[in-house]
Amino acid sequence: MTEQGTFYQFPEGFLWGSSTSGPQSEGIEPGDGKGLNNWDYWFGIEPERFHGQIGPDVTSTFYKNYQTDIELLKETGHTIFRPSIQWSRLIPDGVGQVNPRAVEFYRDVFQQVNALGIKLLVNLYHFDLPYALQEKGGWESKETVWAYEAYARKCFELFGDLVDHWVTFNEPIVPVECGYLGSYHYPCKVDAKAAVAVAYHTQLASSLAVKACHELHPDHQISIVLNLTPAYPRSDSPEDQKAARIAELFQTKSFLDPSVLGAYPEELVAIIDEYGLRPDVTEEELAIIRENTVDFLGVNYYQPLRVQAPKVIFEEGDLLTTEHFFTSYDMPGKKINPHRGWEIYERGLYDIAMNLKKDYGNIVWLVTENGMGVEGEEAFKEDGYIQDDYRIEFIQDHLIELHRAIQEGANCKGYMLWTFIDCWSWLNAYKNRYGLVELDLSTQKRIIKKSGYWFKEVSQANGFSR
Ligand code: BGP
Repeated sequence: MTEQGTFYQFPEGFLWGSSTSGPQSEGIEPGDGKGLNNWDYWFGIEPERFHGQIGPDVTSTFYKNYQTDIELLKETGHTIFRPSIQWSRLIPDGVGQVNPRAVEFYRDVFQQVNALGIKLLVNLYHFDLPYALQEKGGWESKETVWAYEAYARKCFELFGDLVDHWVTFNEPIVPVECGYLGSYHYPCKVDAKAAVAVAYHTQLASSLAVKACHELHPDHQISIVLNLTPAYPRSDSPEDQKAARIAELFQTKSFLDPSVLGAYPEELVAIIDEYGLRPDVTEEELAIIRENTVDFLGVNYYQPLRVQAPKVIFEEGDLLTTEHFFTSYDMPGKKINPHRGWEIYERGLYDIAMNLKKDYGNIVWLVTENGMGVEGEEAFKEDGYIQDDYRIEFIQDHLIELHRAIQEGANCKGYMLWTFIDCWSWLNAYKNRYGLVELDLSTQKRIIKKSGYWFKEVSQANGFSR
């Protein structure tokens, strides 16, 4: 204890930083050679689906302003940074020709980050499929798996001298849920069989990228980033418990088990078979998954998954959805971020850590996203900058749980926020701001928030007092 309370000291070498993604930060510039991706296309045909009818063309102008933005990484205490490469920028048609301007851009970004002594973790896929591949069936087709493998290899060849830590996919379950079981990502289908095929193909692609990375650069480390939300049942009743178990199988273990353990859980496979959802799976592909597990894991954590036994009554012929197996549970009295509508439950991070320790060989992992999206932050502006004490408190509360887990043996090596500069957020456009740095949309000016200065102090002290 100090006069200010407890000092939460993190282990030596613990990394502090943030994540962003190409489609949410780069923007499109005339003549940049970028091809259309699924988001550019969808915004073109249905702009009304996007908050304020604002699409992904401007975002936070990182493509234009990366040189000054990278300086801000240093000023906000980053020792690690996770950007993503946009497949549609590097290979505009998804396969074939490489865009030389993209190579130049990404090489320059990586060189500048390296020059500042900031560790790079580069993600290959953040919900952004080149539209040319989407048109041919997207992830429902195995063609996309082979195209992704070639794209990943190209990235390892082109940038492997500058980057040695990689991510195959960010939150691969999200496009499955939102694009094939719901209507929040293109192609907005409700088709359980397609959803299972998309999930399987994505996993196969990820395992092939792990294989390619290890073949080309045996000394590089590669991971997958998963949103590992624990499923908490509404009650101890066997029905609610079963619902939670199935929710976790679908939403967590569907990628966690094959990526880390090399195999799908038997109960998940049994459910898929029972409902006739098995895609075309070969023994050779299963061997690729078995033999190419990740070196470490990225974990994104925002909110827990609370579930109860299914509440919806289905009629013969109704489409099969997750509602057949579980219903989400709106727990009374929960703490909530009202802007995003997400529950805040810091303890979830501790539970994730203990689960990885117990059931996943205590694999090395990092928190790759955690953060608080807030609307109307200008209201908190005083003396020319945003005084976001609520964000500092949110981060501290999560770090305290993470610290407790590390004390108990969790193998977590870093904490990364979403995100460093306010950026464009899929369907919510600029509604909720997450950054350590404010982005003024009318002038494109960047102003460090109070949390940005605080985060630098935390990084320098490798801990904080509270
Ligand atoms: C994660 C995504 C990020 C980011 C974040 C915040 O799931 O990996 O891309 O967007 O969520 O969510 P949102 O932008 O929807 O508020």
